[in-house]
Amino acid sequence: MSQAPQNFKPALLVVDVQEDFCPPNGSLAVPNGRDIVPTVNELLSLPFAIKVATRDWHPRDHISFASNHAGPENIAYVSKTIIIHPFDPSRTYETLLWPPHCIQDTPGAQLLSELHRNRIDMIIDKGKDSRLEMYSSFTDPFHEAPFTSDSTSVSTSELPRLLQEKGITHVYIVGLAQDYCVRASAIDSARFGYTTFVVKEGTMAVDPVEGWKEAERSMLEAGVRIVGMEGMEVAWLREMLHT
Ligand code: VGL
Ligand code: ZN
Repeated sequence: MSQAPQNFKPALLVVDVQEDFCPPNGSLAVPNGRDIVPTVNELLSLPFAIKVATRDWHPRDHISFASNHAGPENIAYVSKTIIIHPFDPSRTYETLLWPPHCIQDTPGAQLLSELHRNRIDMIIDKGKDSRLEMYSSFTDPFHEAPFTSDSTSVSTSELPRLLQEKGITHVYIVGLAQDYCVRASAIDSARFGYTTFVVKEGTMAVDPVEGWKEAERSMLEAGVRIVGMEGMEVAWLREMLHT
């Protein structure tokens, strides 16, 4: 058994495990999304220094909803829209449109009831600015280096500061969806300087074949490590329970 690294202060990040991302009723259900819950609950039982859950938390007029755009180019999962930086219109990016999902305070935006919520220390809501798409739990895509907890962007969540204040060294990530919010959060976590592990049994993709592969490729390229529940990275936490 390998020992946890010296100076090991791990955080667990549970990304967007919400009704709208899960069968049977979710408006943007990720195939088999609910099946990650046992893994997520097992991780929630381990002694992470902090356990944070995020929620996609959109206003009704959110730019990513296909229904908020004129036809014919407003087809969910197919059409794209251009997002414009609110203070610098020269900066833009293209993003995919979705069915309306995770509207603030609706049943679809709730965390799954079978998640062990009493073990979650903090919930962070993101995607609250109707003008921006924000897949990452850290910051919106307009963010530029340096990646520090107080560098500016249009929309940064409380997460960078929280992890810094707690002295976190390693971030373990699970949740939905592997090819969107998990991927963006993991890449940002690595950019912010954390050793970052995505636990593969704890995530599912919107597109389980090509989307999953491309997300793994881009995360690995960013220095994220893909680990399993039987690997040493999770064993470090199990051992902490017994010492
Ligand atoms: C997500 C699509 C739209 C996610 C959020 O949580 O992965 N995907 N909004
Ligand atoms: Zn969303």
